[in-house]
Amino acid sequence: MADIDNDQNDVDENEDDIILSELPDDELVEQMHDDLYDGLKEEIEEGTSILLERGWSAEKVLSEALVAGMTIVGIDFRDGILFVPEVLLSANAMKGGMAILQPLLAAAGAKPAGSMVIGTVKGDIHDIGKNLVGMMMEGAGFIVTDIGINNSVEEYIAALEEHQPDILGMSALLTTTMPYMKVVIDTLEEQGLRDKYIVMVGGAPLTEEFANAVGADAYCRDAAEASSRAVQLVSEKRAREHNMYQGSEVT
Ligand code: B1M
Repeated sequence: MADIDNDQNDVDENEDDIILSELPDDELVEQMHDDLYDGLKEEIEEGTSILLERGWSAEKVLSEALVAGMTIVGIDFRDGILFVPEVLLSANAMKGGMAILQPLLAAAGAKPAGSMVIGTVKGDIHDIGKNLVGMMMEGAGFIVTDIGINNSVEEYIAALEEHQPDILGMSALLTTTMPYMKVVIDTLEEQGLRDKYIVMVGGAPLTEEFANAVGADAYCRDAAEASSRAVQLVSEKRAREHNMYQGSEVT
C-alpha cells in the first residue's frame, strides 16, 4: 500500500514539474509572472534566458515578463494579499532577471551621451525602478553612478561634487518620502549649485505637477521616458554651454 502511495506522489510531483523551455512564449510569460509572484529567482533567470534565446529583445522581456509580473505583485501587496517578506522575494527574483538583461540593455550605448548620479531619497528603500532607470540610461550611452537607497541631501551633494554629472536623478516610491526631493533641490539652490545640474525625478506616486512644484527639470513616468528625456535635456544643455562659450569668445 505504501508503495502505491509513493508511486502516486511521484506521479503528482512529475505532473507539477514544469519544463520552462517546453512552454510556448505566451505560457512561459504567464509562468514567469507566477514565478515572480512566488519569488522563484532561478526560474525567473531561466525564463529570461529562454526568451532571449528565442529572439526576444531585452526591452520586451523586461516589460512583458518582468515589469508586468511585478505589477501583479504590487496590486496584491496593496490589497494585503502579499506581505513584505514575500514581496522582497519577488523583488529578488526580478533582480535576477534584470542582471541578465543589464549588459544587453547597456550594449546599445556607444560613446557617453552624458552622465548621471542617481539614487533613491532618504527614508525610501525601493530600488527596482531606480535600477531600471540606471540600466536604460546606460543603454542610452550614459555613465551612471548609482548611489543606492535612503540618500540624505548631504549624500546627494557629495556624489554630485565627486562625479560632476550632467544629471541628478532622484527616485521615490512612497508618498511620505517624495517631498524629500524638494529638500534636496532647495539645498542645491541655497548652495548655488542648482544651475549646474539637470534634475530628473521619478517614481510611481509622482506626477508632472509634483515635479514642477518641487522645482525639478523633468518628471519621467518610466525608465524608457527617462532615457529619452535625458538625451534631449543633455543635448539642450550642451547647446546652451556652447552658445555661452561662443558668446564669451566674441566679447
Ligand atoms: Co513597497 N510600497 N513598501 N516595497 N512596494 C509600494 C511602493 C506601494 C505602492 C505598495 C502598495 O501599497 N500598493 C506602497 C506605497 C504607498 C504609497 O506611499 N502611496 C508601498 C509601501 C507602503 C511600502 C512599505 C511602507 C510597506 C511596509 O513596510 N508596511 C515599505 C516601505 C519601506 C521603505 O522604503 N522605507 C515597503 C517595502 C517594500 C519592499 C522592501 C518589500 C519592496 C522593495 C524591494 C526593493 O525595491 N528592493 C517593495 C516593493 C517591491 C513594492 C512594489 C510592490 C513594487 C515596486 C517596484 O519595484 N515596482 C510597490 C507597488 C507598485 O509600485 N506596484 C510598492 C516595479 C518598478 C519597475 O516600478 O519602482 O514604479 P517603479 O519604477 C518605475 C517608474 O516609477 C519610474 O521608472 C521605473 C521603471 O519604469 N521611475 C523613475 C522610478 N524612479 C525613477 C526615477 C526617474 C525616472 C523614472 O528619474 C530619476
